[in-house]
Amino acid sequence: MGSLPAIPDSMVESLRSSEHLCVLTGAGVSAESGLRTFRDALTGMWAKYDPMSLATPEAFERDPDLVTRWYDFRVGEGGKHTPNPGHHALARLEEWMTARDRGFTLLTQNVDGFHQDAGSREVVELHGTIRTWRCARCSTGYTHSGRPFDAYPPRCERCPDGVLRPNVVWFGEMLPEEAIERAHDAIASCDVFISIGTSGVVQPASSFGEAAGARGAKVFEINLEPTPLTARADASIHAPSGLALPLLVDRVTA
Ligand code: BJW
Ligand code: ZN
Repeated sequence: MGSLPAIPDSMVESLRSSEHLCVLTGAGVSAESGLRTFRDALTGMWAKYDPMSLATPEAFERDPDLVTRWYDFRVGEGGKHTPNPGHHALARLEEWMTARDRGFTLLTQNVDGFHQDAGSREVVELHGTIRTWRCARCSTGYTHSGRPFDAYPPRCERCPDGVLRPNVVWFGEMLPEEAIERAHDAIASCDVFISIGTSGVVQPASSFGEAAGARGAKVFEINLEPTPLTARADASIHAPSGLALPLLVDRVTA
């Protein structure tokens, strides 16, 4: 039996008195749901590929068959798994904050939609979603059915040469303008910022914690391991978020 992670009192107190909380999540939050994080090695038929090299416009241009198969596989994986207690605890925390007329913004780098499935409402999808796709040529939008495509790469119904791509943000692409604006607003107005389950190496999200701290917010972190934010954080919990978040939220809302 593993022991339960210690929840720092300073974190509980800061959350209890926060007027606007900003949470940033990454792939680690969905790890306990059974979804691989971005920097985990892939397994099975994907073992020979590096996710970092698949998540680029260049990879899609070069090999749309491979890249769309990978995203289609991930839509399928998402359908086989469900949100974990960490996702549910964040939804509970949002409910508690909003019932008290306090601000709450959840910025996620995840594209799996699990926060919304768990009941979170104010979710900003910084890197988009794999649940909707668009034609790379004419931009017609499609909702993924959840079942594998009939052929790869999937084709647009409107234009003969159009190939569909997921509505995600790849390296070298700009984040959606609305998402960036909402993130900047939340960072400017939050008094507490928590980074959860992200390696903190992908811009611009990797600079949010530092920016919030520079404006006077308390900065906390939950991650299995130390990250570049750890030294800057007021306190960190190094434990699985699916274990730590329910404990934290129980104490805050008690
Ligand atoms: C647990 C846990 C548990 C595990 N509990 N914790 C040079 C050339 C071109 C671009 C750049 C460049 N230098 C910098 C850039 C900018 C670039 C960038 O930052 N690159 C760095 C890699 C250097 N950024 C961009 O291009 C962004 N756009 C941009 O900046 O536009 C302006 C611009 C354009 C061009 C040039 C310069 C500027 C866009 C970034 C888009 C990222 N997209 C992806 C793919 C999305 C679709 C998909 O999912 O496939 O987003 S990449 C990938 O990384 C994905 C993730 O959202 C993102 C972050 O990963 P995350 O979530 O942190 O996951 P991991 O796996 O890294 O970490 C998991 C963590 O969880 C670990 O710390 C574990 O310890 C922890 N963990 N289990 C708690 N149970
Ligand atoms: Zn089209």
